[in-house]
Amino acid sequence: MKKNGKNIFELYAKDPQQADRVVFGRETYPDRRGFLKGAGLAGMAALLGGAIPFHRNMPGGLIPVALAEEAFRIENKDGLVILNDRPVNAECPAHLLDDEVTPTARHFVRNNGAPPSNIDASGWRLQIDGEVASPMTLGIEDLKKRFEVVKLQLQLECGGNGRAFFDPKAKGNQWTLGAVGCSEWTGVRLADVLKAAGVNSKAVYTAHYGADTHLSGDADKEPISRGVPIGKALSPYNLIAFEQNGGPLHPMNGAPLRLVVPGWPGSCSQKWLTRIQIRDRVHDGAKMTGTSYRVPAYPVKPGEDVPKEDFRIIESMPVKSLITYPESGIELSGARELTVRGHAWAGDNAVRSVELSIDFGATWIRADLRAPANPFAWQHFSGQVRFPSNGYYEVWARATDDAGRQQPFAIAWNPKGYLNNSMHRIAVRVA
Ligand SMILES: Nc1nc2c(c(=O)[nH]1)N[C@H]1C(S)=C(S)[C@@H](COP(=O)(O)O)O[C@H]1N2
Ligand SMILES: [Mo]
Repeated sequence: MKKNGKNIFELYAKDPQQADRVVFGRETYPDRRGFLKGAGLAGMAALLGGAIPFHRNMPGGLIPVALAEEAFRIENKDGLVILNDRPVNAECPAHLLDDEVTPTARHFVRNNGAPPSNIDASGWRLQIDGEVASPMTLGIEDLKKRFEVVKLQLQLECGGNGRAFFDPKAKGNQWTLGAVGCSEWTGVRLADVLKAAGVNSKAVYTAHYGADTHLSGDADKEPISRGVPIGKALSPYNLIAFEQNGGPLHPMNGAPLRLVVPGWPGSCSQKWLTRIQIRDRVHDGAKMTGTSYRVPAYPVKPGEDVPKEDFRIIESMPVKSLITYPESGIELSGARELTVRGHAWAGDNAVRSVELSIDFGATWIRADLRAPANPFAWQHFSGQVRFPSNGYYEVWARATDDAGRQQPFAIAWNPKGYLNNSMHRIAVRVA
């Protein structure tokens, strides 16, 4: 939390108004140059939960310690590790992702900008336009009335999950293992809505827009606006979702309305969704171009400089698995047997098998692997391992998809640190 404490202070030192928007979703300090007074004082008192008797002594720019300590505990998120507070990015430790369906409180948060302050569902509007016969503007109730409402468990992983293990380091959020989750989402099929709008023959790509704002405060800039080829958009497993795990979406997961485009980088799943435009070319919104969510078209050496034109847009995510029980570092005493379990997923594909090794990959045993609850749900595995003697062991998990592709041991390095699907390893000491 120290890091975050420092960050909040840096943030306020730089631009207090903007800091307020990022931290609280609104401005609480109309005037930070002098002493806190008037509306600023009232706002601060309201946030602190009481009057401030000695407010005359509070220097301008002082951040009450109560706020500094609380600011980056994300409300209704449990156990998440906060990587960054501007924008807010938080991942879930592997052992807290043990549930078959990821609870809302454990679903990671990846923000590129400042979340909208008004997330009122009743006034929310989604616009569908571009290369369609009938552009539409729909409220959430319209979506529920006009289209079939479906519930699906859909896995979502940030394209940069695992970046922290890159060597040389790649810039960006240093995600370790937990920028992934599989909540149950309720919504309508993106395909049904697009069909109702009548996608025309010029349609090539979708363009997604959300209500969050650019951190610079510049209203003309989008924090992120990505899309997918029309073929992927018409898959029946993409949802325009208004519920997460049977309740409202978490405000940080896109409430009140978001896309869930499973199997592809999480960035395709626009949060706080306000508009889907159908385009006659590959979308060129924020973080669609340059090297964002792109990897070199060919394998490169770690650290290699790759010309921009050699990068390709990431589509389906690669096969991967995560051990969620036990927590890495467990000490076994008395027992030499251990049940290991976790989840595996494979982008647009299914997972065919998961194997476990306790001897640094020399031999493998097959884990039990369950079919997904529905396509694009992650699959659960469990397996019994037996340690031959006391000492230090690692349990490794390796998944193979239905096209025969397998998780590698080493990271396929790329300049932006995407798609790290190397095997998950946990430490076990047997005493
Ligand atoms: N509007 C909007 N949508 C967004 C983002 C964002 O910053 N703004 N981040 C994207 C990225 S990069 C990811 S990985 C997923 C993360 O979804 P989550 O925060 O609900 O876990 O949301 C995507 N949708
Ligand atoms: Mo992401």
